[in-house]
Amino acid sequence: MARVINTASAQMGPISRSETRRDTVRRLIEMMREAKARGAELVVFPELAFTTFFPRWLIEDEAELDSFYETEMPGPETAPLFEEAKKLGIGFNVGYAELVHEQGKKRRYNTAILVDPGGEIVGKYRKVHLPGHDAPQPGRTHQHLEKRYFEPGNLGFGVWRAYGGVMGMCICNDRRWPETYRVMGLQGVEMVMLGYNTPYDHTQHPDIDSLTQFHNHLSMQAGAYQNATWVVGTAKCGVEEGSNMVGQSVIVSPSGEIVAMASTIGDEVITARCDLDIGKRYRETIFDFARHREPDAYRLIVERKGAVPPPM
Ligand code: CDV
Repeated sequence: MARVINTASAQMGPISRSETRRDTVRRLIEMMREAKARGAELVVFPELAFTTFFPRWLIEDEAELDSFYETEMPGPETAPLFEEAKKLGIGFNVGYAELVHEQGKKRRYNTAILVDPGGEIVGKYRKVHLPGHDAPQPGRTHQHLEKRYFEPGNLGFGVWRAYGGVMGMCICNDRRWPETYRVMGLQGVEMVMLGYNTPYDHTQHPDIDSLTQFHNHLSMQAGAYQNATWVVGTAKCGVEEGSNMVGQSVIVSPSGEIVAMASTIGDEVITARCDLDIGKRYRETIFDFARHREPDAYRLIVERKGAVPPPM
């Protein structure tokens, strides 16, 4: 019997700095309802979906900085999203800034969770690859201070049995790194969910930045194909507080093909019928890791630790 997850990606347009959590959650709920009405059982929301993308500013007042983080999930303002999910019987993946006290220290992570259709959290991931800087860069109209406001995730790249398959998560910049998908691929992942906030001017090199849309899709399509997994990538996009961010949210098949793509740069729901057995066919043939990978050969190269080979 086919194992199908009817999946939605709920792209968000900009969230202004003054928009309240309550209003943002209302937008998310609206899209959740649309996803359900279109037959979805799972909806993937963006990275840092409850607030504006605050790492674009230097925020020195600690109380102000803290106001962008969630100290509990669900909390009083995010609980309506969980309640609606339960009422509708739809699960979701959502990203948020997490503030916790661990080992006697205040810690900050860029986090995503997977929630089942009963409204229960079944998985948590903390972003590993943090882009940007830990101090403001001269000459930039918008900063990217993720290295200042978050610690690298300490939960690894886990996978979870849910929705009748093997589910994985990563966040934004993680999607550009092959290790992200491969670590999950080696655990048999069948669907990777991720959200992103990607400004067009992120490198400040016009030749690279002009390829932002291409690189966005390239990394997700390659990750999907090379690891025989579905990838669902959801943007927060449009011009947010003067920063122009890429949209083009996608659902990518294990074939590497895009099967659904957003066509606006605002709130938009896209859906696809994700048959997990498509991935199984790739994993049993061209990407049968057990038969075709050569871990010993990879280790030989890694152990050289970057030594330049002698000239021929
Ligand atoms: N939020 C992100 O992680 N954004 C990065 C940008 C800064 C390169 C991304 O990889 O899309």
